[in-house]
Amino acid sequence: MFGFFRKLTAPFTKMKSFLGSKIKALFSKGTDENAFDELEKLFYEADLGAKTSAELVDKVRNFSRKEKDVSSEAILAFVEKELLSQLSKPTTKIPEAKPHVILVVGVNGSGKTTSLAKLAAYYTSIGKKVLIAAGDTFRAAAIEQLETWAQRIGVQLVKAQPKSDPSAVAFDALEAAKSRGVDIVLIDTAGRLQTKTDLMQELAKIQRVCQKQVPGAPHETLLVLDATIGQNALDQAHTFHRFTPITGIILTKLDGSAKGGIVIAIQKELHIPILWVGEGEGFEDLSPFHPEAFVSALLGN
Ligand SMILES: Nc1nc2c(ncn2[C@@H]2O[C@H](COP(=O)(O)OP(=O)(O)OP(=O)(O)O)[C@@H](O)[C@H]2O)c(=O)[nH]1
Ligand SMILES: [Mg+2]
Repeated sequence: MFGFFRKLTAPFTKMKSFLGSKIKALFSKGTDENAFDELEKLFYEADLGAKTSAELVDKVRNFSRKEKDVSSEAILAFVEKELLSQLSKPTTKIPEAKPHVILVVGVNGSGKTTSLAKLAAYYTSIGKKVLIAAGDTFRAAAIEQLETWAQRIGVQLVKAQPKSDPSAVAFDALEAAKSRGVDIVLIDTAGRLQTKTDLMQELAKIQRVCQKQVPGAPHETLLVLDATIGQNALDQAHTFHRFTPITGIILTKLDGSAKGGIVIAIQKELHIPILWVGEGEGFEDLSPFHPEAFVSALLGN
């Protein structure tokens, strides 16, 4: 598990963004209106979203007008400060409730099961007794995938027959957790489109069953969002939050073609904290969200 601790202190090492050098190049020959148009395009292309991009450009314009002959370095420093001011530092506390129940939700293929396995590895590495629940009963392969992870990480698994009621799996998992003195329960769920109302209601039912078994559970409902889908992630977060109040976000695939700016848009528009980021397929590829490291990576420093 050594690799895991290394990653915990060095997130965003795989993000490939060159926003900073592009901004510097843009303003190296002065600050005419063209440059500001281009800047808005750069922000937009980095996935900051239309609204945030426009607001940020206004701020940069005002800043550059206050001073004569503002340098491109000064503009970049200003952008960095502004981006940071949009992000709050998450508090990933060590859970107090026992069992502490975490429900993992999201659309198909966003990285739920992988992220759940990463969290199971993390909590195991800090000495917690972890149990995972195969709440994705939709496909037999999903249960097998979780079984493989459970064996690799060395955690307990509660599962049921394919096609059985996911709420029943959650019920059994919490029952087992209570009797076995488990610290952390992680519940996997099937991927679902946020537009499918019946499937969204199924999530609400799982939440209710958890609550009945363990008062206050699920203590966390984490929405897994694929960073490579850009602004679509915002729509998903809005709808999931309406059906099953989301307490935090896991943003995955920041090692791929994701541009990263979606992080800013999510925090600014949804006020749901981004708690964890996934940067790869291995169980050590998870880091707590760290605003300074993120902005630095986004600017390509
Ligand atoms: N590069 C990269 N790939 C990831 C990351 N997280 C997950 N994946 C990959 O994305 C694919 C889908 O991951 P899963 O964890 O199975 O996603 P899921 O949301 O559980 O999918 P369903 O259960 O089918 O809805 C797998 O190939 C994972 O290895 C990540 O942070 N980076
Ligand atoms: Mg899955």
